[in-house]
Amino acid sequence: RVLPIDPSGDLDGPHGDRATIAEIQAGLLAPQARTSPKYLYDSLGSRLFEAICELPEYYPTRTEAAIFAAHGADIARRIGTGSTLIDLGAGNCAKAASLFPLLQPQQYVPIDISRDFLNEAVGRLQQRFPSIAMTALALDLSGPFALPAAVRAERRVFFYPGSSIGNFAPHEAIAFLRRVRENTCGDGGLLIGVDLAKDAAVLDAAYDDAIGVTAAFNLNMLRHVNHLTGADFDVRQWRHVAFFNAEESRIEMHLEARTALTVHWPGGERRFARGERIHTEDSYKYTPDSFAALLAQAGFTADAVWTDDAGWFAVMHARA
Ligand code: AVI
Repeated sequence: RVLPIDPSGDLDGPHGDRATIAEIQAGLLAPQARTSPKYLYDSLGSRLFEAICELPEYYPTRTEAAIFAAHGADIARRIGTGSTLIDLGAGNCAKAASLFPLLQPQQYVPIDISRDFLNEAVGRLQQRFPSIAMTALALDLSGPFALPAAVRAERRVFFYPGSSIGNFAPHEAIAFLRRVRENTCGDGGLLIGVDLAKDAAVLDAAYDDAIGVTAAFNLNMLRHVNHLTGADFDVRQWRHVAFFNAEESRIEMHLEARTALTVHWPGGERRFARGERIHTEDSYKYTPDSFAALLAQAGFTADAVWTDDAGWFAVMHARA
């Protein structure tokens, strides 16, 4: 028998665990269909996100890097050396690694949901910095998390760059930051990157780039969902939509059905009308003051903020 070509590469049913499958199906069946942004990151999704960070339109990565370059010494003075540096959503670990010479952490703990991608990155990094103890953890940070005993309790500094905090709704961000604070053991802190509200045209371009990398990143989520749930999304039937919602101060990403269609999965299906959308991600934009207020609601005290000249991005330090 000649099997049809399946662009997702999955012909043998769901690979996700029960809870994952149930969560995804509930989101797809909601009146306004939605999926968690965590499903943007399978192995290919993580690589596409790396490519996004190189795009001229996607200013956050290079702007944050410029802030670290300009203010690294000041940041290091505030944090001190010999910390336990815990990198939340570490990805390729490049941002933390750029700070190693200044921060000289005693232990580096990169955490990411994308296990294989993380293991490869940490393997390479450990060779470059053999004197720093490294403990990689594959954890889903979207729920409660606890750090294993292998992570030193002293001077835990949580590093959360890239404005990943923006992918939580504000009330979720507060809950997440509270959980982070509970894991600091009293004498630690938080170094966090926060994207700032700005001209809508700049934001729209950053999330809908000219060569379509962000579109591929968004559409790849459907392949990942096919893999996890056994669904039969046809990526070609969907298009990427992203825009700044000024009222909510957030970028919204959606996938829009190009035509009326039905998606099936083992035990269920969902019909989509032409133009109907799946809401795949929000990316909230703050001001330094609004974010300091959010930190305070989580029990942190913001004690330093560094920004670029245009005021597009902020790096903030907060004490637990
Ligand atoms: C990871 N996160 C901070 C990115 C953002 O800007 O919200 C994810 C992203 N989505 C589209 N482009 C980048």
